[in-house]
Amino acid sequence: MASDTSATLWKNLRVVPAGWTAGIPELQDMRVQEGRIRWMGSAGTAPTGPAGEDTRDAHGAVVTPGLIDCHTHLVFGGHRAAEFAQRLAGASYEEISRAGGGIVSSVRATRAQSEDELFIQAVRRLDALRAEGVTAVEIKSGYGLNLEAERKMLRVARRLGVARPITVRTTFLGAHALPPEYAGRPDDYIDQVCQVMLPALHDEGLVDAVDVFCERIGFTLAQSERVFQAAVDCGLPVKMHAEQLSLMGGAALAARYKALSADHLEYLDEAGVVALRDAGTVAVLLPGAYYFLRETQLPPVDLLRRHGVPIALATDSNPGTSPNTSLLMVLNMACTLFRMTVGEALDAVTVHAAKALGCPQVTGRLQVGDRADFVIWDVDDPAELAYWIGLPRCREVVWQGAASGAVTGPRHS
Ligand code: DI6
Ligand code: FE
Repeated sequence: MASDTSATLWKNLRVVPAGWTAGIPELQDMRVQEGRIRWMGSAGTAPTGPAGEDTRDAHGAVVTPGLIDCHTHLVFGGHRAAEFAQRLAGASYEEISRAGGGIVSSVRATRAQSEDELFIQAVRRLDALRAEGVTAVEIKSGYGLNLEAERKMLRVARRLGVARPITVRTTFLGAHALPPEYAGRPDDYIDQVCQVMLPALHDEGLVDAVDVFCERIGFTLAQSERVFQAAVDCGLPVKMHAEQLSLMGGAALAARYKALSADHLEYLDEAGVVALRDAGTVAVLLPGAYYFLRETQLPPVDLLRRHGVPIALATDSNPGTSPNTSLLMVLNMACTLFRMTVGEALDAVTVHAAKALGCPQVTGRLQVGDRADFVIWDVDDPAELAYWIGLPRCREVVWQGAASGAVTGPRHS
């Protein structure tokens, strides 16, 4: 969808600012032209606009920046409901993974499907996110684990951003798991990731950032660093799945490489928190995975807060640990499970998520000059966004100034 080139004056919006803590925002008007916010101020005080300007009245609805889901694995084949049942019967995620299930079972399914088949499944998940106000999303590869299949995933991710009014940023996660054909030879696989896959996919314009799963069941610190070095050689920013199941020191490594974000972080210690702060790296917390794995180790929210590390939240939407396409549900989980405040949770899916996304066009704020990505909500109090579970609350989603119309539920292609 092209951005709207005509001007629109949006009237009577209760715009929730970054850093909001409580209360009902004042009524404001906002002029949008060519996809950007040109003017904002108290309701009824806008200077005269260009001839032919459109007017839209939000009648005092709560408005937030478009939500940003800065960590997803939205493209994959099949599902893992059978593994969910195994875990309910007592098997752990790590046991299933070591027995050849887990990520590798999604790799088999993803390799077996065509680009079109993967697209059809992923677009449903993307539409579910959009129906709850998501206007920018990060999508990782990592269920292909060879050049062709990783390329296929990233091409699907790029196609999603063309097919729908949403900003898509792609992340190459070739180092997500060891593919079966490299069993016992992880360093050879990392060679392949660094010397063949990443440079080729980067040349094809398919990669915006590079991620690594640094974990006992993933890759070591030394292997992770080699991937980061290859990313630096391509001029790409990095991020890391760090300290999810154990404390490996990944967050400190990510900080040394000025990572956009370090993600999961349940086992992060204070030294890691300080390293993130000093590097300006965003801590991305993923309560959907915490919940779905019935994890009991809480991420160090209070330490992150005390050291002033920006906290983002994301769905981690994936078939193994977070089959979740509701960012609003993640807000609720962050408040109930992680004891975040509603204000912290809202910043975590807007302004802080924007920083983790690393796309200069996406600020997660609504100020003059920003891109007009915003959501009009059917709520009276911003706190309702984290409070209701399952009630549709999204009245309208605007991306680059253009309304996508009323979004009432997932729409199919
Ligand atoms: N951590 C996760 O939570 C996902 N990937 C990762 O590195 C899980 C991926 C999966 O189980 O399919
Ligand atoms: Fe993940």
